[in-house]
Amino acid sequence: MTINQVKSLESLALQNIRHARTPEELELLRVKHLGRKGDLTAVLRSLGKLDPEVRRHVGQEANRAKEALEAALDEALGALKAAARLAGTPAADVTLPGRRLPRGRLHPLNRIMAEVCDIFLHLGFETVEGPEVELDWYNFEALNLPPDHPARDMQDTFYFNDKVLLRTHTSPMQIRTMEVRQPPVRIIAPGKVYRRDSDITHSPMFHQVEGLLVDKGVTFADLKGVLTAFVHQMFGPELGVRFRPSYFPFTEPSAEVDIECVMCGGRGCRVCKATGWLEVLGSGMVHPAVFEAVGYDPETYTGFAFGLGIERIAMLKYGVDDIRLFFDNDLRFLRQF
Ligand code: 2U9
Repeated sequence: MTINQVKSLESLALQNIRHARTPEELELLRVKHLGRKGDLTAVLRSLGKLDPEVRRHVGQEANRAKEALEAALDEALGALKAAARLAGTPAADVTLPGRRLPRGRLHPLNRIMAEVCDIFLHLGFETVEGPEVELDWYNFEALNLPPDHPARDMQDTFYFNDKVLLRTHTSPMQIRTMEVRQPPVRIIAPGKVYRRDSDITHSPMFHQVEGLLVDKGVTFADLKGVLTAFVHQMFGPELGVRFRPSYFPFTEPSAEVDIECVMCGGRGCRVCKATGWLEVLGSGMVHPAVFEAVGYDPETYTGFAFGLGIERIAMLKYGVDDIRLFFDNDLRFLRQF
């Protein structure tokens, strides 16, 4: 056995390996060349019969050839397996148009909420937020609603116990803010509120934005100026606005703000109940008793407050006649906004 014979045996085996088309063929070749009765194995076994000097060279060569064949067999097997995997995968059609990603949008109530807050932020108010589970003190007592006031009725308010309830308005946040700050105060309080009420215009959970401005020398004219600016930005600059006397326990005097009916332009229709006007805001000068409750001196400071219901504004603006549509989450409804 010579080095050249080992080399030609190796190159023949490598050629066979390259031509193999299946893992089974490769296994047959492994047996043929490297198995117990394989030809290269036979060479390695017969080394003992050689001259020591020759044996060393031929031995080295035969071992190297054995390693080369093992590596070639492993590589060929890996390649055949990878090809089989690829063959099982359909080719990608790169000309297909891409999948359209569904685009989300704001819920109509969140949109109105953002619009309202944005207008007041530009008028110089800052936002305060706080708990929906409240104490009786913040929700009623401090707002000049004494224990026997009808608004506290179990029929209107969700109570947990004597002292703890779901807030019925966001006004507790104005009290909490005044407790820890001195005037000037210019804040809006947006958020969820809860009342035991449910029909086509009332939902047990709804959204409010309330506002409060307190400083020295604040008058009803400031209230009219700020709320008129708001209404004109929200509904249109040409729209008629009127302030109509009203009553709230926490403001005195109080006024409700009406706009010309956006449905009929003030001529009178079903939506404005033939009055030509729509109520959009409640407001008033902060009651001195409220200032007393938070430790502000009512002789030094005056202020105005207002409140609006987001659902009501959204219904008027979009012509929606049933409040429950906002909470059904029916995409056919929501997609229209
Ligand atoms: C403090 C003092 C006064 C907030 C006010 C209204 C009038 C009002 C309603 C509008 C529709 C509630 O969502 S609604 O049902 N709100 O009419 N809210 S004055 O007055 C305050 C608030 C906090 C400390």
